[in-house]
Amino acid sequence: MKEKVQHGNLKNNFMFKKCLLFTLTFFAFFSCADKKHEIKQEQHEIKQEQKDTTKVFGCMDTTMFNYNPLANTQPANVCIPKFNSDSAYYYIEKQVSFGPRFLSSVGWKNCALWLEKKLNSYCSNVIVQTAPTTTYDGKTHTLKNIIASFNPNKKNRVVLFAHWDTRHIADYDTKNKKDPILGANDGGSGVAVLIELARQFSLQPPNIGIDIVLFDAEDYGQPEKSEYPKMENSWCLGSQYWSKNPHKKNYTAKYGILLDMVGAKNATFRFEEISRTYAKHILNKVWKKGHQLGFEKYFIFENTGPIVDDHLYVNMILKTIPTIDIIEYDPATITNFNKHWHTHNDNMQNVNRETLNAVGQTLLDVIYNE
Ligand code: 1BN
Ligand code: ZN
Repeated sequence: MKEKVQHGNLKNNFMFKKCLLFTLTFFAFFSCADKKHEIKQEQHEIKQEQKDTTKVFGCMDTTMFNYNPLANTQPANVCIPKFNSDSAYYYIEKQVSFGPRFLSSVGWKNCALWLEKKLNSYCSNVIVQTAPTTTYDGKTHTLKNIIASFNPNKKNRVVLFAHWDTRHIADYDTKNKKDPILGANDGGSGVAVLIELARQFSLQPPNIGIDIVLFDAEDYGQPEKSEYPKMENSWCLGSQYWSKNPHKKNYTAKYGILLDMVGAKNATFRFEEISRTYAKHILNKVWKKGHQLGFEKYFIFENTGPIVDDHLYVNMILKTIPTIDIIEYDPATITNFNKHWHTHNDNMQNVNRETLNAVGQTLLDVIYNE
């Protein structure tokens, strides 16, 4: 009897171990498959970082890359990092992988966590500014502006802006207008360029202070045809809040640059009217640098009318930081934006590395020459 029991126990023990082994293998396999893609992408980033670090120490290489003998405005011995458009492209893919990212959505929640974590990996001063907000449709939310400050104690500062939320509807599509969009370009591109800049700042700290401010709720504005009562200032809720409540007491910067829709193939950027009114000297500085670097097909010296965007509120409410908007302007479309603006085609297929590079490299050259 004793023996039998023992035997039974042995058998049970054996079965138990077999089950345990199977369960562990099962979970290990699936969590591995899940992680595999992420690891592959992270490995790509690490590879880029290693490459870039070599370049940072081989300073001459990077200076040579940006050196233009016709433009003798660059101070000697300025070492300018090389913008990596593969990394920027991957940062858009990552944002899009969360799905649409409008206020309070699942994609918005997960993307906020990723942005905070990502910026934290490149910068030791990251804060998330939260505030209650009500959208034109009467819904209440908590908005999140995500802010990274490099060299926080330096007085001489430049602030870089982009919005990280995406439109909750496809009001310019012909189909599925009520569904939210992915916002690879409108939302994703500006943020991606700024994360790549953050990565570069972590590898080679700039001499000046830099703040990267990712605004929320830029794109939850009231559509033209709306069943709700007209709400003024329904766009740019995150920047309206930040402009009234900057993340630091008495915060100021020499100037601001907003990026919006900077990822489409053959995008062109012009002298938008609000930027022109408040910060013409910054437009000139950035466009001139773009031309010196050979990006003249993107940076066009031509005026356009005003565009409602986050820079409007920074300029009008905060008032002390002259801010420009680098935003795609397409003279061939009715909206004057990219033909995929606020449609379901604002996806990865319409993101282009060359355009990201033109904007990112120009900003690096402007910043490292300050
Ligand atoms: C920019 C990108 N905007 C939204 N997505 C602001 C805007 C709103 C521009 C309405 C024009 C009209
Ligand atoms: Zn938009």
